[in-house]
Formats: sequence, structure tokens, C-alpha cells
Amino acid sequence: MAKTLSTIVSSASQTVEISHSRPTVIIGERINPTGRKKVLAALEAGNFDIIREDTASQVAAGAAILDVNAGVPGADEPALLQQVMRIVMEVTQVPLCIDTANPAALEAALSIYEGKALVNSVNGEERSLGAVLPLVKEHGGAVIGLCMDDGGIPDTPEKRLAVAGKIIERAGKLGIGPEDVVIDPLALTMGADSTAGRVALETIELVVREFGVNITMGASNISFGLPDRKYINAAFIAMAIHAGLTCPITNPLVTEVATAVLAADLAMGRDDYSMRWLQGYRQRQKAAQAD
Ligand code: THG
Repeated sequence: MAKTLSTIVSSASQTVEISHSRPTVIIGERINPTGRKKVLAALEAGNFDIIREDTASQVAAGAAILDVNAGVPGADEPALLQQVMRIVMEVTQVPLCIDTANPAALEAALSIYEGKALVNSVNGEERSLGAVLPLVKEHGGAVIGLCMDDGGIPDTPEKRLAVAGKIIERAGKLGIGPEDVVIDPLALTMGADSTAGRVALETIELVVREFGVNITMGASNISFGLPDRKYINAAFIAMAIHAGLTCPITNPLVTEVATAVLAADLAMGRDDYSMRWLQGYRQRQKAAQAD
């Protein structure tokens, strides 16, 4: 059983600590044209209003970090990612999670970022390790390591643990400590494979037991293609928090999910005097009265 680790990320003015003994840190997922057609259309049209709205609303709903992805097909991703980040940073001071698979875009993003970013992501492929880890070291960030490599996404928790170990080891060789590696077990859709949920949960448990690192996950992938996704996502995120998930990438505007996170933190003993639960309750009451 490894000692659990804290990951610090920051902006120019705010610091967020991700740890197994603190409340879950929600990374807001919505600034992402890959996952969202409306964002894609707006960015293609050069309209950034939706970025401003998604920034303000996610932070108001409890996101402590915002994921920023600017992957528009055919666009100049380094320039567009910088532009989107600048707009987000005009609206909020929360730290950013830079979501790109393009090393040139990552370098451009890190070069304008003040603070310690969370880089999303590196994986176990040689090409990814070689391109991403030196940039993380040079700019002083933390990095998300995806449990996949040249052979694709392994089908068992043990094999995913091995990929996590490889990423942590390679980061260590460059002077990036395990406290700055956040592992993503990869949640695939349960609609296509009924074992996808179990495999992700068991991977989380194994990785935390072995390395004590923090864990992220695109927690809504799990329900893709199924109806009533919010209930599946809410139940799954609570189970994953028990398994060791500390910083899910999700949509905090979905009340069922945000509430499940608060309830899970309460059940895990990470909500002193139920303060966060009560604050969430008051916020929901206020929202209901405003309707
Ligand atoms: N792990 C890591 N990073 C990730 C993911 C992951 N980044 C991207 C993604 N997965 C998580 N982000 C999103 C962003 C938006 C949406 C889903 C995941 C989203 N999806 C709508 C849906 O699924 O219904 C799309 C609908 C629309 O087109 O508007 O909003 O796993 N490290």
C-alpha cells in the first residue's frame, strides 16, 4: 500500500490541491469542440461567447479546474488553443487542464500559461512519452497519464496498471515526481462492453494501492449511447470516488452528477461538518426558487 500523494496545480493567483483526503476536485469538461458540436460550430465561426459562458457557469457550479480543448479539424491548433485559453483566463482565475494530443499546441499553450498547468495528456506510447514529458518538465506542470500504449487500451486492470507504472517511471527519469502524474484508467462505454465499468474501477484501485497517485477520468464516457445517462454517471462517479478517483473530468452543470460527488465526499469523510453538502443544498434551493 503506497502512501497517497498530493498534486498541486495553479494559475497565476489560485492553487488547487488534489488529494485522497480532500474533497473531490471537479475538472469542468465543457470547453471542448471534440465532444460538443455547438462549441465546434462557434469556434469555426470565430464566436467565443460560448467559451465565456461555459467558463463562468462551470466555475459557478463547482469546477475547481477547467479542461480546455481547441481541437477543431483543419484549424491552426496552437494559435486557437492560445486564443481560447486567453478568453478563459479573462473570465476566471481557476487553474487550467490543457487538453491536446498535439505537441506543438501543447508547447504554445504552456508558453503563455502562468502557474502550474495540468497537461492532458501523455500515454504509454514512445512517441507520446518522448514529446510530452520533456515539455511538462521544462514548464513545470503536472501531467495526466492515460492507461494505453502502442498496443492500444489493455483489456485488464493488471495490464493498465503496468502502463501506469511505465508512465510514472519514465516521468521520474526526467525529474517529474509521481505526485505530478495523475493517472486516467480510461472509462470506455458500458453500452458496448458490459465489463468497461468494472475494469475502470479495478484499475483505479490497483493504481492507487501501488503508487498512491491521484486519479482522473472522463467519467461520462461510461454511459455513451445509453438513455438517462445522468443517473448512470452519478452512480458510477460515486463508486469511482470510493475506488480512488480524485479529480474527474465531468460536467458540473448536471445536478445529479455534482450532487453525487458531494454525497460521495460526505460518505468518504471528506466534508467536515457537512459544510459542502449544506452549501450545495442551499444553492439548489436558491436555483429552484429562481425557476
Ligand atoms: N480522459 C481525459 N481527457 C478527456 C477524456 C478522458 N478529455 C475529453 C473527454 N474524455 C472528456 N470531455 C468531454 C467533453 C464533452 C463531452 C464529453 C466529454 C460532451 N459530450 C456530449 C455527449 O456525450 O453527449 C456531446 C454532445 C454534443 O455534441 O454537444 O459534452 O476520458 N484525460
